Amino acid sequence: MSNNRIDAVVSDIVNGIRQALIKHEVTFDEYRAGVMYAVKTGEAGEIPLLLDVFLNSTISDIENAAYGGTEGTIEGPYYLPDAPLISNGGEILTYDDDRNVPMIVRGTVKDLQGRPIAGATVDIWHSTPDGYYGGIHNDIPANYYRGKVLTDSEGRYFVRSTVPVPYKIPDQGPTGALLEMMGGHSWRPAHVHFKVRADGYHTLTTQSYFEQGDYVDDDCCNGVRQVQIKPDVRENGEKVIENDFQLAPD
Ligand code: MBD
Ligand code: FE
Repeated sequence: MSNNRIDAVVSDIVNGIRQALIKHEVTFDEYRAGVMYAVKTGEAGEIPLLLDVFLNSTISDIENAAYGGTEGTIEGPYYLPDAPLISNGGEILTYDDDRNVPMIVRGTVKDLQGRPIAGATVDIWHSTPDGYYGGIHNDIPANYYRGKVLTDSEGRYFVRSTVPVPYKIPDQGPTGALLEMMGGHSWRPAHVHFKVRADGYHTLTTQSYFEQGDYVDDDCCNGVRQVQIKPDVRENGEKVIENDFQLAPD
């Protein structure tokens, strides 16, 4: 069965690549090295990472243009759909460490008219204090550093966790190695991921960043959006990330 949309999109992608190969007079050896790079990236399990580094932000921009509401940004490769449900006011599972900076993540979910959405799911995930993700890296359990919280009758949500740090794409892997060969670096600013869902609304995927944080102005994944850079608010030694979301109808 033929599919016109797949044909249209893939034909244009192949044409774009073809133009680049012609422009740079890419040799057969270079082409073969590129093929082997793709094989190695697959073997390392880094296909999602590689594609998200270069292309996810474009898809976010397309979605932002199509829907109103809070500006979305990249999901990245480390979302897991089955994060534990955390009670509103509760804590995301983290490892205890005296060096951890406690973090409150709170805010509201509303519609485009500013009416609260009760029972919306705010799905939150972020790195450990040393830059790894639960269920992905270093045998950290998948229910750590992730959680879903449901908004109350006034659309409010509140959870506690610990402050994440800038994330470095491992340079032993094909993705980080490529970024460094291109003369760039492979760092993302510290960030907290969100996926906000409610029946009848378009799901919002976004991230928050810390004002003045390293790499906020130089994200290797082009994921930073100005409205998501959060001011340095602290309450009793706890860092506060406040995020009031507006969801567009589906
Ligand atoms: C991340 O944590 C991330 O959010 C993205 C977009 C890419 C790599 C690692
Ligand atoms: Fe991330």
